Amino acid sequence: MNALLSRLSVGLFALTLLAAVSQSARGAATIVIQNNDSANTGFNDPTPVAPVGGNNGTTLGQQRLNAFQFAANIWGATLNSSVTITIRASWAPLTCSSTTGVLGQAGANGIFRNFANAPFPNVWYSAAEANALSGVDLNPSSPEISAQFNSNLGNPGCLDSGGTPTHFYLGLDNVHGSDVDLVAILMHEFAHGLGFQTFSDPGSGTLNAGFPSIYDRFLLDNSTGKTWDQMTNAERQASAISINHLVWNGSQTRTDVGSTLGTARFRVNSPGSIAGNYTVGTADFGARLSSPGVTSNVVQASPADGCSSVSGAVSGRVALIDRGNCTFVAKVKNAQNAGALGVVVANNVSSPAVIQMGGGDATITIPVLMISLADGNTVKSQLGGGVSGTLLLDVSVPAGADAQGRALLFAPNPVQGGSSVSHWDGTMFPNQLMEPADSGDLTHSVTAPLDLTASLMRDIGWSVASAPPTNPIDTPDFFVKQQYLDFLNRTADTAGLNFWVNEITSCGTDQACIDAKRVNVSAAFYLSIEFQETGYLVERMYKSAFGDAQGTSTFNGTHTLPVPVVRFSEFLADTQTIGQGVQVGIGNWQAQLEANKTSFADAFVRRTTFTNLYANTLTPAQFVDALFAKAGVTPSTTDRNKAIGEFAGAGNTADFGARGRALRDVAENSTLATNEFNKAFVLMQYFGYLRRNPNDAPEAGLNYSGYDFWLTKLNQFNGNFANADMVKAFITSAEYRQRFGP
Ligand SMILES: [Ca+2]
Ligand SMILES: [Ca+2]
Ligand SMILES: [Zn+2]
Repeated sequence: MNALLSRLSVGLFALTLLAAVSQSARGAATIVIQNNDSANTGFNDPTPVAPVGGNNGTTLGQQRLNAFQFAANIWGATLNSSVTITIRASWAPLTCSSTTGVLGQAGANGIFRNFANAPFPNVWYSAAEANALSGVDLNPSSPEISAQFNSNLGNPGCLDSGGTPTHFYLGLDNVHGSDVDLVAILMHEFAHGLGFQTFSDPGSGTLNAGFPSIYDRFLLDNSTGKTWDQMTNAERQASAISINHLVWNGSQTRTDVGSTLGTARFRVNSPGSIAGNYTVGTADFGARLSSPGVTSNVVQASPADGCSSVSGAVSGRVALIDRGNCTFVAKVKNAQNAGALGVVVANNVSSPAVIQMGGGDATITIPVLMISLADGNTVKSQLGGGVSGTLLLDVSVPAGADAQGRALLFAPNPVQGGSSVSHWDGTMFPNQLMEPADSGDLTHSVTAPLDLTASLMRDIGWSVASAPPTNPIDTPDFFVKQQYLDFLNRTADTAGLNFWVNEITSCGTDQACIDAKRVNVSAAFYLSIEFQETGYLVERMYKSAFGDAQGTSTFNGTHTLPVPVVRFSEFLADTQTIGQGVQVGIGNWQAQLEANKTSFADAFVRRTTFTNLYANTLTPAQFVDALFAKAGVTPSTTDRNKAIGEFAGAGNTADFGARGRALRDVAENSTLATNEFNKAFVLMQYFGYLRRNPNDAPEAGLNYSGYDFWLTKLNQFNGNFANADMVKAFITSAEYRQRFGP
């Protein structure tokens, strides 16, 4: 799909209907949406809809308006203006075919020069910026921005080359899957209206009424050294189609290019014979690539296509998976479930060498890249001796910038009216909000190090609010959803999501209240019946079967200590199995859970790790006593007899079904559940929030000192996690926050 983000419109639509102004944003600038649709259409469409992604409007029209206001508020929190910015907005059937379509169009509604406090004489500014700079509304009867969006999306014939029509996703949380994220499109269009556009004509090179735009002062042809305001019409006309030579000469953007843009790399570190950077294709889903990136040994997934459950050999490693037979999302999810830190997909055809991998799944939190068929074979040939690889964003080579680190502008030949010059070049990576075509991986940030749009706004003279929030984990909706994913392995149900979000938002602007509620909300997921009956039971099954492992700690002097034996990758896979289809309070969840527990225990006792430890020749009493000993529990006579009784008087323990039931009896023993509670609580801080074992990198010393510290503290506070500051420490840690943003 090649969905063009916009056609620019500078100037005036015919004046139409009486406008209703929606609730305004509170922030550095106030931006209001003026509903310019007629009855029963666009924002007034009465079609009932279900809440989606934090958008609680009950009609299609209301949800559209909510998304508009949400996007407007992001800009409102970013730019400073004492003058309210009004966006006159409507929906209309814009151009759309099976393969390409215009999602929306917007632009400044009116331009001004030589106003009070204008930074430069005889230079055009957008109405919104001119008002902000002068401190007054220079045309009180007119909105500052006009915007129109395509009501054709979702209809047959419109962006439906994949078989089903593309829809706008109206949620506010960016979890848009294969649909188009309306909020991102709106943020893009509003940016044009705020000043991310030239008012000159790229086709003819002529200035607007003979005067350059503030934007033109930063359009530099790097082959001639001239900016657009210094050029003749013919020079501007040539510059507009001078691909790779039309660059942005603003200092703020140039600074921020260094932290924002980079090149996606799969880098082989060793062996030396195949070391180096490999050409890659990137993905629309998964973790954003980072610097210095994810480094580990590369392991071929089993099965090689990753299309079914992937074996645990990839745990803590980079999984190499062959393209083909199932979706990219399915492969990566299977590898993630097996504990992989990243995925490299080896192409299964030689041409094109690599592609952009489509798909969407918000539960995928590891990075993924594609390498060519030939490179895949090169890597595979060396796996026997060990291959170390890194998936990274190489910020030393900014993609979409010239050799001097200046951002490239979109300058195709021939010129594309309404698109050329007023966008970044599409080669930028990571993908940027102001590229000409929509990308599925856009964030809701407009600031560096995620996005360069606000950097350009600062260059053209906007006052930009200091440090707007850029980490999505700070928003209640995203935060709560992440708790579901991390602790319950499922997406949030609407009732639960609303309940927990309300817990936090009921604090209003009281930050101390918000901080405390976030701790309590998150801890509630560990304490929930759903987790206690799934994840915590898995931990106790391992304990009952295998006892404790030994860990090293340097807290209060170097020593060893018993630590939970279950590892993160095992826990992840097993918890998903035991929780499959279980949502407390929904349907016949107790029966589903009971069936899951029975089949899980039955499968658990058939694993060779278990049968190697417990011979069939053991008597039921020997078997049960061994399990209780591993669990560290002295059972009551009743509890012991119940577990032994599962074998119905048999002389040995060859009956797997009875073994599974007896293991459950031990694992569900209430004394064990009490004894193990704090240990599992601390363990889950590492598993749930940091997605790693307590002794994995970046843990200093690669040992259990941190685990030891928190367990000691939690015990001192008798399990009161709030007083021990434990959950708070984890959810405010840099390691946790960096999973989601800067
Ligand atoms: Ca106005
Ligand atoms: Ca791009
Ligand atoms: Zn655009």
